[in-house]
Amino acid sequence: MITLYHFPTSPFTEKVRRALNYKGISHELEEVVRADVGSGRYADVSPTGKFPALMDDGNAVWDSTDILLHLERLCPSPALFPSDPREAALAHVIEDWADESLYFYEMTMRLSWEHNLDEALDEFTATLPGVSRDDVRKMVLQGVGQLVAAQGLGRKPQEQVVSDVVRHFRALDDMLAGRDWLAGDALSVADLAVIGQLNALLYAREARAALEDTSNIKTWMARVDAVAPKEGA
Ligand SMILES: N[C@@H](CCC(=O)N[C@@H](CS)C(=O)NCC(=O)O)C(=O)O
Repeated sequence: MITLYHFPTSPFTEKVRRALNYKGISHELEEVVRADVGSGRYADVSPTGKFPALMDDGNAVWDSTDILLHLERLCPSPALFPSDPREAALAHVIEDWADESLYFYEMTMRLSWEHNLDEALDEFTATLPGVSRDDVRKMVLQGVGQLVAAQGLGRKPQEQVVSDVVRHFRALDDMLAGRDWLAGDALSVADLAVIGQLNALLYAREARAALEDTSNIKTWMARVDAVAPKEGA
């Protein structure tokens, strides 16, 4: 039996859940209690303390990229990796762009800009029972604020961050022109990684406005949703 340990608000959770649903792999979901991570409760599932992590018959796999590779070995069809080596390499690079670059845009804009955080706050408050909405707000602003400041994006003027995102969306839109998927001729890890980060980013009103200036992204999102839904059947 497979159990996915996760934070429901995480874009990496969305990536993995879509992969499980695409492949039709039955699994259980176990929401991680944020307050218990530091106590070592989940150390055997995720030694890094980051989630999602997966337990498959006693074997722990953590990091969404490794989880998707594990699922591919377990259930090769439908494939998550293009068979053509160049397209597989492209899928790898796009996945990493989503996980390591777009992620910090969603963290910055959704969680460290007060006017956007309010829209995401109910979901975060639900994951911290016993903590008031106001305290969650302060914790997220402070914690994520420090993280994105250390990473660098949090120190950029907001207008510059928004123009970065406009550029990223334009690049994504151009990658999708005349094609159904980001790499290869079927859905791949690239599509799953990008849609997870995009949905988190779209909590930010500036990202929603940027999306309106694109031509191909919304139809691609609907295409991904149709074959690899976030929620299980
Ligand atoms: N590279 C990891 C990133 C996972 C990650 O950063 N997860 C966040 C939630 S979105 C987390 O667990 N944060 C808790 C922490 O950093 O302590 C992956 O792809 O799974």
